[in-house]
Amino acid sequence: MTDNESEKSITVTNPATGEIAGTANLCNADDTKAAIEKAYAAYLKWSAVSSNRRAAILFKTAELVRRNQDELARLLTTEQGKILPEAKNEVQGFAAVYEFYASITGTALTGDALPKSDYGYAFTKREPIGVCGAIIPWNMPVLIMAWKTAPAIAAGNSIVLKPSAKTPLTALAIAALAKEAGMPDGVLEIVTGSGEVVGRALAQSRDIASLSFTGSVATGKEVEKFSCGTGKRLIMELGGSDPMVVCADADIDKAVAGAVSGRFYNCGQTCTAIKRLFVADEIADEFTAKLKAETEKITVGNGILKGIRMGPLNSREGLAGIESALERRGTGEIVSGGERLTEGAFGAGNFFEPTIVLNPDGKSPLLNEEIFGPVLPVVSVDSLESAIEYANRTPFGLGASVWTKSLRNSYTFAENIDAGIVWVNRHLKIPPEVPFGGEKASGYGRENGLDALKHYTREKTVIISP
Ligand code: TXE
Repeated sequence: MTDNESEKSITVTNPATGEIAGTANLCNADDTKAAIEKAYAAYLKWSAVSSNRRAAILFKTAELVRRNQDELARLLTTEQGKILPEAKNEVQGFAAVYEFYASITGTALTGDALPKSDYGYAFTKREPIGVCGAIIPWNMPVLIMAWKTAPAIAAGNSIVLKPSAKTPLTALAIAALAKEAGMPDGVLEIVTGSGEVVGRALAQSRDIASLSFTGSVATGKEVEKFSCGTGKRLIMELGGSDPMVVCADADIDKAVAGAVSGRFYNCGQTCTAIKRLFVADEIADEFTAKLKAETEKITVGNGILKGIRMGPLNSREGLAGIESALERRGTGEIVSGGERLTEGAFGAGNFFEPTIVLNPDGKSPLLNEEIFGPVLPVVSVDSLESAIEYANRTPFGLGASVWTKSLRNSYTFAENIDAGIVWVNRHLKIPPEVPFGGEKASGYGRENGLDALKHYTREKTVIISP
């Protein structure tokens, strides 16, 4: 990706081959302002459209996305690197989110009829808030686009979305399908460009009522700073360092399968990926041996090819970050992987072996930073309580999972872990109907579910004197 101010376009690189995957416009601050103005004009009309009609267009968008899922998935694999089945899964996830909001928008945005007061009768109603903004990253560009755009549009707002300059192509293709589905011009505006220019212009705009951001903690802080004083409401999804805790009574095979998919899905570049694993002493040897065996079965390669289970990292910088974290790991022992793949066709891409590191010390970056790649640190612990105490020693609080057959363990974990979402005997999957978001450094606000729909509305109280 190049986004030099003197250039007119962004060049997107295929992370598996180093070849050009496509190009997109390099928009500037004036383009962003024009998109916001266009979105405002669209909002004035869209907010007056009945919820039935809005739902029909969202359903139609989902239908077209499903109909074109093969091409969209190929485009996603080409620009992002994830394997084709994961890309298809993500495209289907987009459609599911649109269908969910289409199905609830007509009935979920209700108000209250209040008891008669001294001043008359009162009721509350929910209204759209105006032009919304979204800044999204490159790791799950299709699903995160749905999380931010579907509830905003369903509630009667328009939205200006800035995709990552590393993955703008699927966002543009999906916006074209939305238009084909009947979405009026300006309701879903895509502005491609750099974060420093387009992202900053969105954050600084006083004409945007809400800005939802997903990305790194450092960029999130910048966005907060730029948004300060503009009066917009914010949703911040700033990543995580999710713990997985395996108790002595867990189904070991199921937990191993969960750890492999939870860490190596999307080459480890998922905000809710398992980034630290804590396993009970009693089963640590058996669990680790099985985990190593399953990890070593993962075939790495170009995700467009059949039979590949893990693609490349999205960027060279991401690859360098993984290598640096492993070099600085301290006392941990690498028992699987640990190397970049460079031979033959691998050399042109950003490939890294799925890696397991046993018992890094508590100060290791592997346990304290968000490691955005296929590296899983495994630490053995003497009790659930010490696992929870260890797991909570991080600034993040996004997701967490416990693997056990005991209701007491499940409850103890759910009660005491710092996380916005807790799974028991699974990890990673988030259906559209459940609220999703983090605590502590992982951010605030909720996406998905009714919470997101409500975020994109304001409550108005009406008092009628007889
Ligand atoms: O994220 P950025 P990047 C983490 C992960 C990853 C690192 C960097 O650790 O390695 O972040 O990824 C836009 N004002 N996560 O570089 O920079 C940018 O163009 C406004 C975790 O992609 O945070 C992009 O659209 N916007 C996370 C978006 O912000 C700005 C997922 C995110 O970019 C901006 C992704 C600015 N000054 C990365 N600068 C997760 N865990 O979900 C950039 N942007």
